[in-house]
Amino acid sequence: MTKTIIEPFKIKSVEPISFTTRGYREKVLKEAYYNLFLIKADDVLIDFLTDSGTAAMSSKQWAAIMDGDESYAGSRSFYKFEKAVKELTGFKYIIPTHQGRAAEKILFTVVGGKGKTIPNNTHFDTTRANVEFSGSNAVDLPVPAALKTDKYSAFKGNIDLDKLEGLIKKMGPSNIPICMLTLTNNSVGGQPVSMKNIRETKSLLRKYDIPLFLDACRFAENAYFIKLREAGYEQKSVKEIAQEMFSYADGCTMSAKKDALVNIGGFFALNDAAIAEKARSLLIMTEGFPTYGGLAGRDLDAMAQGLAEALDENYLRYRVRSIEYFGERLREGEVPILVPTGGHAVFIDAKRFLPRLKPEEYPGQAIAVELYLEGGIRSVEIGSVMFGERQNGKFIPANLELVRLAIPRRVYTQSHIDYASEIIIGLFKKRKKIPGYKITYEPSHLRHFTAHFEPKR
Ligand code: P70
Repeated sequence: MTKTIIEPFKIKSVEPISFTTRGYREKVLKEAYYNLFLIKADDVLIDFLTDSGTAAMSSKQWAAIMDGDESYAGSRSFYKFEKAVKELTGFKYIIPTHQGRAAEKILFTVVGGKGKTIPNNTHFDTTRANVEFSGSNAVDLPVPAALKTDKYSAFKGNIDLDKLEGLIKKMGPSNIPICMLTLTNNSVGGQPVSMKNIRETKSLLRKYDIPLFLDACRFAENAYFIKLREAGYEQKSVKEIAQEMFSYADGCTMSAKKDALVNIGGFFALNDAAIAEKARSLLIMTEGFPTYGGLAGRDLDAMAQGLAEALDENYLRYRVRSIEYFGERLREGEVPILVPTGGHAVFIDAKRFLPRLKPEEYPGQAIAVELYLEGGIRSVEIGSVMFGERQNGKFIPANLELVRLAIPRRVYTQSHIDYASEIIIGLFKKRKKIPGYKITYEPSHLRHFTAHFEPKR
């Protein structure tokens, strides 16, 4: 195979991006209270805010959209979608939802509630919010390697099995309705979970009769990392690896906006008939009839096609390599990033980038704001803004202070990445001038989406 890995597609349709001046961006930032969620996408040059719902669909997906069946009940698109999800996951009951958090809301409304504890390798933001909103306690159990951003480790996404068993014994198995594994583990850098860890989590949970659910939104990237890094999987197809991953679980929630390569969609899939029955009743109340679940028929068709494309190994090779390439450029400029690079994003380590700022001065937010100011690049803070807390007036920081540059699937080219690298390296050279931030307004849940900030000058 050649050394250069190329995009496994050619481009049929293009969308212009907006060039702005530094002075204009300064004004934009001020008007948005230095919260990048509050700026207009038209004022962004390169958007690395998220890899969620931002993929470029293929010509086959657009063709599937035209072929969608918009019948309210029993739509042909639903059966196509159900078949694709069943074949991949092996689960019995397949319930479409408009996105991942709708599946989470339904799951935790059924299994959550006061006095319960939900363990996870690491809950992502909406999952944690849905667990807590149900009255349950969300506990993150990452392996210690996950917190060492400068040290390479193959499966930093793993759950700590000793801590999991400790937690089960402490809380009592009857208070732990399910355990979750997030594949890949987004909050610690899009890091994969090994097959061994999934298998061992299942055998531990089996002892205590606790079901395992996967948060599967980046299942294909996770499976590809297993193929690259785990002994015994080199010769297996990514599809077989993904099927094995799902075989250890009792169900999953899925945001199809990631690895299913669509702009909207998700599902909840499981084997337990009683939970499925309750979930469908909740679905009808808020999402829609169980054969469309808050989506148009065409969206189900696009998901079925996207699930197949996500498992294409030419695509995954390009996907993982393009993120690794971005990481290599930044490391050449000595920018501290989390290593190894993950499946969907490059994460800047804000603690090492701005060691003079305290977590309560939000170093990740400070870098994200400057990247927009310097180069029109939108990223997102994954640190104490997103996961920090105040308990009895005391500031509790997040484990890691990261700035995530999430790469939309099949959207940007290598020169977009080269441009972003140049801006980030330039900013790193000027890092002494970057101010810290304070929060001037915050809502009660998921504050990062709408909080207001002010620079501390
Ligand atoms: C992201 C988005 C969504 C997500 C996830 C995991 C592991 C569930 C969901 C919810 C959210 C986001 C964050 C910052 C900026 C923009 C968007 N993750 N589980 O980018 O799925 O969005 O479909 O409800 O990562 O990581 P859904």
